[in-house]
Amino acid sequence: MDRRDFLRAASLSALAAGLAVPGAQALANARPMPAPDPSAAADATGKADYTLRIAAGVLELAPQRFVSTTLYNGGFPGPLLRFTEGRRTVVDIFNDAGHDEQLHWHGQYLPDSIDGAAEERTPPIPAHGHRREVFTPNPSGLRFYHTHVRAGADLSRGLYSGQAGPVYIEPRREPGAHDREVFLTLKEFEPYLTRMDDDSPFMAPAGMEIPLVTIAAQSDPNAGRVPPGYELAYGASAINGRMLGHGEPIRVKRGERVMLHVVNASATDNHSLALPGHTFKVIALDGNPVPRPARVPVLWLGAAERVSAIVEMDHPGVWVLGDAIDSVRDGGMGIVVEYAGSTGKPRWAAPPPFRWDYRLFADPSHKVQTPDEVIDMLITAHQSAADGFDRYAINGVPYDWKTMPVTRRLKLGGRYRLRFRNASGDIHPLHLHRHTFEVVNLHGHATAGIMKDVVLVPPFQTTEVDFTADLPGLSLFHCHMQQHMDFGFMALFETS
Ligand SMILES: [Cu+2]
Repeated sequence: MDRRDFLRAASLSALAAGLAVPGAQALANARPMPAPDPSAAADATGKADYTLRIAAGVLELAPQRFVSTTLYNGGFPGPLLRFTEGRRTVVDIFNDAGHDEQLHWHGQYLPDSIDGAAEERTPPIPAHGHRREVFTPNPSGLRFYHTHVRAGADLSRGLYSGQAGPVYIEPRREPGAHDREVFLTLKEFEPYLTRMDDDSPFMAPAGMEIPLVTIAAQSDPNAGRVPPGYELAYGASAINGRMLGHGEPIRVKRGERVMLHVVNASATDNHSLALPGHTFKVIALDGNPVPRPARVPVLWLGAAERVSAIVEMDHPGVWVLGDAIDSVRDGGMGIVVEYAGSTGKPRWAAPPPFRWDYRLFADPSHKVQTPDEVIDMLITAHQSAADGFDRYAINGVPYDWKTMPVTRRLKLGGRYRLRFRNASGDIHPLHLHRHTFEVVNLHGHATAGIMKDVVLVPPFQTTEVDFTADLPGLSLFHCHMQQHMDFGFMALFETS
């Protein structure tokens, strides 16, 4: 049974099992107006608020377990950058690597000249060079920064490297009372290629659209005739750059409310997190407060997704906070939580059966605005067609990374609905730059009020998100899995 057969079977059984549908609907968070583009000239001299240095370095994932990769400021993750919403910031970026780099400010509303993507015509941080960026951080909440260069078959480049770090933009009012906060950045190291798919079946599709399966079968002449495309696998997984059991534990006291800010900085993988005996009260998704905070036993994050959740420390002991998938946790994806006064080996227990669903946090009372236009995006895969990697296309067209064309023009202020119809056997974390979108439909179920910049679209499902094109210039849209974006899964919007 190959991956696609497996996923088909999984969707069918999920369909047969039926789906618990929590109340669908919600309230749209009022979106702040984009801040004006500050004059960089005024800040050309003087001291920067932060300095980032891109260079090859060595990371110690565990005792005697070293990896050589490109890092920010010599470590992983890159330094936590704390900004204040609306207060102008100066960041110096030095590039000691031998190639041009792009640093993307994921989840922020910045000019395309700063956002950090070659397709948006952001000037690169030149090899052995320097770039000073002056901008007004927004919106508030958990964001992150990461490299945005194409890797292709070079597994030392792009998100296969260690170039990622958290950003926290202080809001005017902190959502959710808590005693302290802990930032966790999830990432794999030692990437290699395989033709085996290790896509986790954790988030089983909630149903299956038969027309999309038919489209998939008809649109891929290679299906069943050639070996599966290359997939990424990793020698090690880590939280904050340390494999499970080899970093400093999170030390807590009974009764503390700890805000976890989790960033999935994986190049390709979705992850879950569970902490035996505890629940997570989800406060924000992708840094944006959810309309209805809710407690869950497991967090699920697609590549580039973020979750902010409060854990009440009410179950003393020494515990493993780790990926719910045993093989991934055993590969290092976890961190120890240690209560004051508790000793012994860290303990793990499997979480109760649970299905992650964005609608758990939606608002049943919110009315979705009617969009001015619906943009259909049919996603297809062409097995092994790009030098052995699967090639992806949106509406039949793989994005041309050499010429970087604008694929769609948008009207400034227009309200658009993106309708993703995934006729491929993979789950895709889809990301729109420089905007926040509202999730309005998940596999045929209307919903509202969930504001995100990445949405996970399961195989053979349709997902719809709405956004207002309120930033002029170029905005990149792509799958956040590095090998998918590198081999065709991109679109470029131009708003004017
Ligand atoms: Cu993808």
